[in-house]
Amino acid sequence: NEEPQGFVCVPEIRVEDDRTGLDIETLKRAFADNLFYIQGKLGSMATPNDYYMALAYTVRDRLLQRWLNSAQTYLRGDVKVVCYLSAEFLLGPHLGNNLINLGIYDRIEQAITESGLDLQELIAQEEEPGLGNGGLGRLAACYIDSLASLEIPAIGYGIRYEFGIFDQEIQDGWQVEITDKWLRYGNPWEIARPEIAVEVKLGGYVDHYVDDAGNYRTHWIPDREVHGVPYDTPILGYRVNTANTLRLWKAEAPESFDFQAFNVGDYYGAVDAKISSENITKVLYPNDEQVQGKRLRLEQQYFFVSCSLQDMIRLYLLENPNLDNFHETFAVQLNDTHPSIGVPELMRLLVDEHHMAWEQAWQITTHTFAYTNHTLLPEALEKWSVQLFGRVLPRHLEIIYEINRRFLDMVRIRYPDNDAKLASLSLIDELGKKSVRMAHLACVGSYAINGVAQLHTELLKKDVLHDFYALWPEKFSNKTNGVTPRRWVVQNNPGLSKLISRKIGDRWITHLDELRKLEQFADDPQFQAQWQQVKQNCKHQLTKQIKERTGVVVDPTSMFDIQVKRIHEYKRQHLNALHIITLYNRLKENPDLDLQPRTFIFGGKAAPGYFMAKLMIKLITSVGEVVNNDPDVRDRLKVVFLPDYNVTNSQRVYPAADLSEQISTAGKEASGTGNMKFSLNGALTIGTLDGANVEIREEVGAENFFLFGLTTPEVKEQKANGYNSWDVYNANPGLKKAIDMISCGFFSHGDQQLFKPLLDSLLYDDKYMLFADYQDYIDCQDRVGDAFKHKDAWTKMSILNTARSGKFSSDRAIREYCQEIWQVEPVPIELQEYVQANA
Ligand code: Z2T
Repeated sequence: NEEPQGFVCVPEIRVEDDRTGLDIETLKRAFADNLFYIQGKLGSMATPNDYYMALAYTVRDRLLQRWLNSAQTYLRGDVKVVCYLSAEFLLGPHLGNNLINLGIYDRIEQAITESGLDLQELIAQEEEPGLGNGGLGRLAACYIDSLASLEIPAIGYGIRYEFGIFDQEIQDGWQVEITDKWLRYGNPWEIARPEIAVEVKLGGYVDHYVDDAGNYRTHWIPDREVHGVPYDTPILGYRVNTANTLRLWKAEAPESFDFQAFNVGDYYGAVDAKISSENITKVLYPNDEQVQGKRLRLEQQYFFVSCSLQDMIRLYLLENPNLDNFHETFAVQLNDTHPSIGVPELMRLLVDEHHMAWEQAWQITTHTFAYTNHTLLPEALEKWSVQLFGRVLPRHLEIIYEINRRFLDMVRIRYPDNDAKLASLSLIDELGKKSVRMAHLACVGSYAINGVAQLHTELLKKDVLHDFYALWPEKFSNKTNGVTPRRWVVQNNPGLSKLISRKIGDRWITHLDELRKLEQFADDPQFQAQWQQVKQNCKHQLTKQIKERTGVVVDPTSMFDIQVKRIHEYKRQHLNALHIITLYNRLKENPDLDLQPRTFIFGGKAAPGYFMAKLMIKLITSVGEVVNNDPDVRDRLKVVFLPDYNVTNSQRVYPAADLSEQISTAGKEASGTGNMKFSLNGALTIGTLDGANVEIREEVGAENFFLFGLTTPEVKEQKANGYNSWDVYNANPGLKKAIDMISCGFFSHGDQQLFKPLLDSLLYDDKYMLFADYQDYIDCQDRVGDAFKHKDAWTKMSILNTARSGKFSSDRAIREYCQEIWQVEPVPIELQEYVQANA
């Protein structure tokens, strides 16, 4: 019953009906119909969530024709498909985005209003799928949006975590984690496809034998098997008929296992095994850029990668007699090393299961995968102890050893008698606890390797992956990150979008370079006034939200100085806090000082096990408590920590920013993408020469960017010359005062122990050079404060930031991947006329 039967009565829709029709009356009827027949509610009983669900199904119905036509078209033999493998997809809510991409936002708004409801309120009901930690997961979400918008055949493959990134509450100034029950009320955007579930093996041992025909064969006898069930979500492009698939895998216990145990009477044991299998996709690991080396995490990675590769092979064999040209149909992108187990897994599938010769399988594998690196932080580079690895994936360990043997044979020819080279390139780290280096595996198994900003790629070539660069320079390239203008401008900042489109038309939404046409209006007083008005409205809206969510009253005419991102020492939120304390001290010394009023807004989650990051949150909230309540400050400074920063809560943030804080230690932030969202929304950046800041400054012009801090080589040099933060502290009275206040308990009700770990790390190590950059940061902030007083000059800079940020569209990034890595072309999707978008 699992085979498609070719049932003749497929709904070939020939007339506009309640599931496709787009006129207002049809939409209203469809909405009411879904409320009654899907939610099972009358209007008098319905909750806001019921209304949201009814609307979501109404919209989903209107996607299905595009979705199925896209899927069908990609099955054709001559289409090359991008498979984006990522352990994280930080999608954010679907409804608003789908309305915009379908081009039916306005008429749905009218239909909902005429039904006596408020569209904004219904949109706000959606629980966002927070299936990612931060930049890496959000990048994957922007990229699948751009792939669809550019009509590129693509499948996103990942994990359907039952619990995504935790919800954050702030209690007594500390972060508290709450589990994210995003599936609680059901998910109208996904369709389960149990009929194409796959089997994944784990653990056990490997048998080697010679078969009857004399071939060496391998038999993996696992001690556990898990079912992978795909859940598909349509990803619609902007005003095109392409709707790609995001296929997320859920782990389930295979029924056979239950029955086995049940038959011998061990009912509880059977249920236990079921629970343990289903654990695999239970929860997202909440660590960004810090690996934990946990067995369950390795199982998650292997599980989704094996499911995905088996799925590709299944699709391929529907159209092809064998796997010889697999790499000509699929380009598989590894989003960091999390899916790099795909390299030995594809080898295993080809060699062990499809009986292909090793050499041919290796050819196919190394023409299939490409690898994106997202970090230079050593603690974020994945390594698995050989012991653990062998227990979970015994066959893959053998395959990795064989890949390594052949690889090192090649290295020996290139570098004769050079044991140091062998040791540094080997897939196995033999120093300390023997472990598998996943970045090395990804490099050896891929035909392309890229970094995510120019500086980052240069540092990869020079440091982290230097030996691989020397071996294969042609594999390396840069692909500077980008963000989707549909969500980050059109959806989140409708006021700005309308103003821009009135001036230059709306082609910028898909060709973001056209924002350059705004340059000519940068000095136009009337346009400046409109620009200021839009910004002011956005600041009003954020002010309202801050009041609702934190109780803090802020002044919407003050400068909104914003730092939102994961909390991490290298991102230096505590440097920002030191600036606040410095301004506070100036006001205390001179209460009548003419100081530019500022609202400091922070948002971001700390990894639950990262004590120092949690203490940074406590520091920010503690400083806020003092500053916000000191009458001498006279409301000229306000500090806000917005709890639970996520895609939904970020919506009001970027449009309202005057100043974007991008203050990581040079050489530590691979790219950053928040920096791009801010600049696109007309905020100015105060930033170091790190990650994509370098390119943002290049694009918008040095005169429209507030630069401070050591450069990457200067950081290195200072460290080599025995940088000592204690000396800086003693030599800088402003810094010393700020640190001493924290240390003597000024912000902690006299508690001198509370922030000691944070201060000790700064005074005795200062790994991220906070003190080295302190004075330059303060001086630069003073220039920012002065500049903000000149409204027209500031507005001009703001306009130029937007006008010159077109490069940072994810469409540009995806075009580069398509042309330079994947070798794929757009494939437009045909659709009957009456189901086309009426833009
Ligand atoms: C992450 O968000 C990033 C890198 C990681 O390295 C892990 C996570 Cl969860 C393993 C970020 C980078 O920090 C950021 O600079 C970059 O813009 C983003 O990935 C997307 O490339």
